[in-house]
Amino acid sequence: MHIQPDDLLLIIDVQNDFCPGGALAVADGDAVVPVVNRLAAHFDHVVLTQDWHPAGHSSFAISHPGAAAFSSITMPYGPQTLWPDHCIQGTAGAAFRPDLATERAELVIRKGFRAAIDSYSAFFENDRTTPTGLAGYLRERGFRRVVMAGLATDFCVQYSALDARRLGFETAVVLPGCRGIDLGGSLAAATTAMREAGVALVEEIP
Ligand code: VGL
Ligand code: ZN
Repeated sequence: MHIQPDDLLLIIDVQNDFCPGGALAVADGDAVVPVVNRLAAHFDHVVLTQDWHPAGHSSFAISHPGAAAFSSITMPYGPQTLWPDHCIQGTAGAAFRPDLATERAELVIRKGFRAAIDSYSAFFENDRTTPTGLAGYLRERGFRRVVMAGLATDFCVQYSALDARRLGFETAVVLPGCRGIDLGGSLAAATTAMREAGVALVEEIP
C-alpha cells in the first residue's frame, strides 16, 4: 500500500442498520468490517461518516402515506428514494458496528440530520449544494487524496466519491471494503458513473 501523509481514509456509514439484522440491511454488509479495519490501521488519517436521521425523516417511507419503501418520489430538491426507518439518532441501529475500529478516527461527520432533506454524500446533502463542512475540513488540513470504503456502494459511497472528484480530490474506492443495495440496477450504474468521473475503483490501495 502506497499511502502518503496527505491521504485520508473516509469510512462511510458502517452502522448496525446497514448490516445483516439491521433496519436497512445491505447483503453481506458486515463483510466490509475486517477490510475497513485493515485499511484504517495503515492510514495516518481516518474520518468516519454516520447516517443520523431524526425520527420521521422525510426520506422514510412512513412519512409519505401510501408510498412504499424503496419507491421514488419527487422532493423540492429532486428525486428521492424512500427507505424504511433507519439510523435514527441515538438508537442502536445508528451506532457504528461494534467491531468497527473507530478509535483512530479524527472526525465523525454526521449527515441526514435535517428532517426535510436527505444526505447520501459525505460532502453535500441531496440538493447537491448544502455542504456538510467536510470539504472545508479536508482543504484546511491539506489532504490531497481521499480513499473510501463502506456502505452502501451505490448510494452513500457513490455520492461521496462523485462529490470528492467534483471538488478536485484524487479519489479511490476500495471495492472489497464496500457492499451495495442494488435497487433496479443501481450498483452497475454507480460503478459506471464513478469510473466515468475519474474515481479509481481498486481492489487494494494503489
Ligand atoms: C444510505 C440509504 C439511505 C447509505 C443511507 O449509507 O448508503 N442509503 N441512507
Ligand atoms: Zn439514510
